[in-house]
Amino acid sequence: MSAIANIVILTGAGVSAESGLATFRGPDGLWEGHRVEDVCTPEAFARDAGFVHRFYDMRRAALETVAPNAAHEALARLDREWPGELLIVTQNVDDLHERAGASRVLHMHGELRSAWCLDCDARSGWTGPLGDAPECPACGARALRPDIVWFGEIPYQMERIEAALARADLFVSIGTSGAVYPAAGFVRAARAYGAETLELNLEASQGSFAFDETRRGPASVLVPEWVA
Ligand code: BV8
Repeated sequence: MSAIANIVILTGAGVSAESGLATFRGPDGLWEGHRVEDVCTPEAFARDAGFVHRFYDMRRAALETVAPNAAHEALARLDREWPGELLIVTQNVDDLHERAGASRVLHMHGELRSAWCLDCDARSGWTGPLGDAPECPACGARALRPDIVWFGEIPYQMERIEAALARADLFVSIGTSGAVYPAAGFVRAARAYGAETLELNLEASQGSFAFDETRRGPASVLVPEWVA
């Protein structure tokens, strides 16, 4: 990676799969038994907040039982050592990149360990359940929702992501099916800006055709190999 100065890395559920967190569209997929529209939309939340809270409360609780894997550790090492610009844009809402020690992390779809108050708009760190309508730490209202970007909602920090893609010399996608936009379009934006593009994934994704190079295998093997 000698001529590379600036790197953008996109991660998806596949980077956390070997830590024991279910992916969305695999055989053990999170969507199994749940239609996407039944859970990850503002309409679903308006229709049955308790059901949506249970889905996220279960996933937030699961964070207590998992740990970063070798892929998270390798990315954190790269983040610590890389002298140029580097941004890990993650679609994941777990905190495993941070727990591995990465700091240049951007959660474009929000975070399980954050709660958003619909009364005062404050975001607060949160580790417990939200289903029992706890008080907002900032204003006391019982109006907290998961701080998660649902379908139809605008992902976080899109300008910052687009600026990073415009400066990237290398774009690496790890563990994502390329099923969800705008994340699935980042590879084409990076190419248009002249970046090299690399996909590390267990299997072909919906975007594999757009990458200069694709490597197949588990992230815990491919990512340390790539970072080395
Ligand atoms: C928006 C919440 C406007 C968080 C999620 C028609 C065409 C194009 C777009 C649309 C369309 N109709 C609607 C849209 C827009 C829509 C969309 O893309 N729909 C899709 C279904 C077509 N997108 C939106 O609504 C977004 N908002 O567009 O706003 C806008 C945009 C920009 C600027 C202004 C306005 C909002 C999208 C966010 C939705 N929220 N979830 C949560 O609950 O976790 S989506 C959900 O899917 C998760 O966020 C997840 O991160 C995301 C992507 O899934 P993946 O991470 O890729 O996981 P998946 O299971 O699919 O794949 C795992 C991969 O890993 C697999 O390839 C597998 O092979 C691999 N793998 C498995 N194990 C391993 C592995 N790889 C390596 N090692 C392993 N061990």
